[in-house]
Amino acid sequence: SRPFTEVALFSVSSYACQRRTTLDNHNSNLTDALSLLAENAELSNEDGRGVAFRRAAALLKALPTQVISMSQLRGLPCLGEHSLRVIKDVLENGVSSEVESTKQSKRYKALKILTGIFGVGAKTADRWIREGIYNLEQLRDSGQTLNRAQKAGLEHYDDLNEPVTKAEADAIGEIVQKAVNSVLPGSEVALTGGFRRGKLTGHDVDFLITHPEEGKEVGLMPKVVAWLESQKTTRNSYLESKDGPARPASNMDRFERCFSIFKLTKRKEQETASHKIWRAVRVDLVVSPISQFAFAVLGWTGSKLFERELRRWAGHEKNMSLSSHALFDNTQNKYLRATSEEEIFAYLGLEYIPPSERNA
Ligand code: TTP
Ligand code: MN
Ligand code: MN
Ligand code: MN
Repeated sequence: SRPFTEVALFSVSSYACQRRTTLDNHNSNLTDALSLLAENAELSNEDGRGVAFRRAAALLKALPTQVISMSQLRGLPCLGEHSLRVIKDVLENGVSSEVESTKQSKRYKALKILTGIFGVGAKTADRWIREGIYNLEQLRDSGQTLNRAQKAGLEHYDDLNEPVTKAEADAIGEIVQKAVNSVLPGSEVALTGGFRRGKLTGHDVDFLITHPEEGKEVGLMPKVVAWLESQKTTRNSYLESKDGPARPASNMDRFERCFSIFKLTKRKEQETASHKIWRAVRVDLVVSPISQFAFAVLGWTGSKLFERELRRWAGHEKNMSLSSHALFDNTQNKYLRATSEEEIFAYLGLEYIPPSERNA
């Protein structure tokens, strides 16, 4: 048996997709610090550093108790030198000096504000900062040309930076269901993203749409958007989207999609002093053919790190390529069909992890 130690040693798998990560996080003091540094790295186009901090944070989220001493972390995977330095700082001083100075930095503050605008990514924000634009007022005064999405993003800035509640997500779900069923009866709508993982709030609401008959879903997105646009004057409707409906390809997948803004009428008790009776909410709509639906649900449920780790596991450990469309076995040189997430985990040789435990 093991010699007595004051603090229990943890044993944790190295891939986040091998672990069960609930929303119950015993180390938020540490994971908040690492997540902020990850975010700062991502906003600065330092993806490698970003992933390293995300992996370290995810590992700490999976621990069953609070870490109080560095010795508990000995031998654990995913904790690089830099992350360990940050953790040590927080454990010893209550805060990380690097996190504090990042939070105070003019550049980080500006990146947060500017990328908080729908349709503005790290690249655009960086260009504006180099032109001396650090906040919304300076942006408005600068005469920068904004695209339609960015204009809407600026107009609804406060609404879109206010977390979406589960009740609001459910209300949006009803609108989407109605729209989809109006233009193509028999279609199915699935809630994905953070709300499927059991989160109580989110930055948007994510939906995946399909139809049980393969091929029927082709061209569905423009029809759904047209239907929603025709409802513009009603209580709940569609306001604007990024790059229009049916944007073809991104670096992530090739589904028909619409990253949009919805208008959601508030219930009486939610009305505020401003007498605004509705609010803008970010909604992501994606259409998948039924043959790819299981892969699409898995790919759009997240978390982002969980997805990244699944693909890394598939490639490095199984010689397979996983995407939101399919799973390809490079050894057998063939696609592996699946109609459920459980089957995909089984192909990958992983224990099934339900959505509520994918909060890595
Ligand atoms: P998000 O909606 O960005 O994240 P989330 O729902 O986990 O968190 P939040 O509550 O803040 O909204 O993304 C959801 C999933 O969609 C995520 O696992 C990654 C996936 N995704 C793609 O597959 N392709 C894409 O182009 C984008 C933007 C997301
Ligand atoms: Mn617990
Ligand atoms: Mn989401
Ligand atoms: Mn989303």
